[in-house]
Amino acid sequence: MRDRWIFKINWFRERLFFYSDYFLFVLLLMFKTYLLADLTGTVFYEYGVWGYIKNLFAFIFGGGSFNTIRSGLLMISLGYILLLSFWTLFFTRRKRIYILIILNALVSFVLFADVIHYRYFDGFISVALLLQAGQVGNLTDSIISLIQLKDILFWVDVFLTIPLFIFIWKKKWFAEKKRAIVAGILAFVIGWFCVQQPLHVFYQYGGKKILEKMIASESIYKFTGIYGYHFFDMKRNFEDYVLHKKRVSKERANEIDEWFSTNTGKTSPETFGIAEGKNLIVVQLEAIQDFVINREVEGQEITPYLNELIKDSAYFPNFYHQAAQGRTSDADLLVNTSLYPLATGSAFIRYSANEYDSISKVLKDDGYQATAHHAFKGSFWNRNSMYSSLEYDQFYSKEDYQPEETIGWGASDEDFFRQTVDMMPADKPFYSFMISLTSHHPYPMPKKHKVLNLDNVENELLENYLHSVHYVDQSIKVFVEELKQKGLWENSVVVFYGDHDAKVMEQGTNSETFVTGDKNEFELYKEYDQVPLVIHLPEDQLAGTYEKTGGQLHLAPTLLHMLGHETNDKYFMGKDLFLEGNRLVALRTGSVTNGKVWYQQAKDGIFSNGTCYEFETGKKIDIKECSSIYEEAQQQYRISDDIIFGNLIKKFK
Ligand code: GP9
Ligand code: MN
Repeated sequence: MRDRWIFKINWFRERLFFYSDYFLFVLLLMFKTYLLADLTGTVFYEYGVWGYIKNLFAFIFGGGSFNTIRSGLLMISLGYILLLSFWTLFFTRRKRIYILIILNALVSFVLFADVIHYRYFDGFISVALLLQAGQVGNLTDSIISLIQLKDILFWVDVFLTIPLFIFIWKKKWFAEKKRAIVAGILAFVIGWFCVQQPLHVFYQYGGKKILEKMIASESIYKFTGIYGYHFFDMKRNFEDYVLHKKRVSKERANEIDEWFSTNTGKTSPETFGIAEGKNLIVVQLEAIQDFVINREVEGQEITPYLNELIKDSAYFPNFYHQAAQGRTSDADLLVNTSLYPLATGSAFIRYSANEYDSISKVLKDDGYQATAHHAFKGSFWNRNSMYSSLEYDQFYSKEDYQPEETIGWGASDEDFFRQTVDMMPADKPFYSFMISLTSHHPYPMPKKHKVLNLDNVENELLENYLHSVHYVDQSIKVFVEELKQKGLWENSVVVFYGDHDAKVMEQGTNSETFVTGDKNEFELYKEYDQVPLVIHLPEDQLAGTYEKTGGQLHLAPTLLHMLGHETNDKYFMGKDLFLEGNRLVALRTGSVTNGKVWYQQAKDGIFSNGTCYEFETGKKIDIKECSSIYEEAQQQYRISDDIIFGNLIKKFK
């Protein structure tokens, strides 16, 4: 009996010793995973180690819910560490130790780099960022200033293992030939389970969409842990840059080049150079749709200020957003580079390392200062990287604003507008691209800003939206007054437009009837994607309402032409809005209009299942009447996609 126990204990002791290096490796990385969370103040940190261990049990035994997905983080991190290292067990012990030492150093380096990057950019390192390392500029000084004493914990063990490395090298008794095949398989199986189980719960709650969009590193990290984030980031980039890498043939590239020279660049003689040398201020308004303009609710105007402003401006009521999954970032791409957004994901995230033509680049060549402004995390939508590709002189983000009031996601629009005016240079022409934030879904507003009486709206989301829009309208008033006070209003072209729909029209509810009234089916479709476009020029030039159709794609050439810049050598797909006639507006959903007919895409995406309307009357007409604009839209998407997938602008130059 006693012998049996001794035998058992010895059996365990031997194994514990035999695998001690592997256990130590796993423990060290788990510790560093926690260290990363601690140093960045991110998700693990909220619960503390014990909280996580408790939650882990709750997760395994109690099943998952959206709120407990995070509890699976410990599990998923352990799982990834096992998957990362199980194969080392297939080697003899000596070799395994060498490999583990190197693996530990590599992972430690990545985690350390993540922490440093997070301190500067509010996000973790991505492959996209490494691809454009050259463009980020020299950050050595800032990197050094970002290192903290605690970071040494990532390295202590790595340094300690160096003597161990040498020690093992010299000791004969370590040269065991034994391999740990069974343990290796076991580590793989456990690792696989620990990763799959939380992922499964994550997918049940819409995780696939979150992964597809990859809006910000943190939004992935929150669910998959740091290793999961790096895995999905690498997978996405591997797919884009290797697996599905689009090789655009020479002939195709020439064909595209040819398309640009025959189709775009034409200037409107009436407006070309009308604002030469003036500043350009473009304000992208979060979720502002056109139906609020000139609209009253219970006798109160929703946007009293904009309603006045449009009388002195060029106002386009038949203007559409063309954003897709990349939402705000898509609108930004459309306006600044005059290319279509991608059908899936966001070009800001997937192709930020590309070369683009843009408003900022053209104006910078002319001696303008170009800056981007958005009082939210600079890493969101990968703006830090994309804006360096667009060569803005500076991107002012969250840290650069000191809001007196925060609403919803961050600084109130009023603070944002005021403080941005203070950032505008007085001595040099400039381009300021600004993105507002307050009116972001689901539009929460503090009581004191709910000034409209909306008793009869009877839809909470819509009520909040209207309060929010009204607040933004009043903030725009403050903004314009500030510009006037600084003498900038008369020296600048100031543009306002909505970035995308507000998602407040719930089909079949009174929110839909509120928006559309007794409008017919066709008008309803239009309303979904209509956003206002207001262009104010010095001395109220060109003031009036322009009923022609247009979309965000057309803004870059329109604005640059006004400032006296030809764009025929640029790869802008849009056309000047002031040229005669309507512009083709292709929504990335597949619907398209030329102002004469409107093709409404069917849910299944099959052309013949869609509906064709006459634009004037809204009457349904034969689908054939829409086939040519449908084809044209498809052709344009293909050109734009080829440009982005193949980084063609770089090749053309
Ligand atoms: C955040 C803001 C919102 O930076 O631009 O983005 P959205 O959710 O509207 O795409
Ligand atoms: Mn938005």
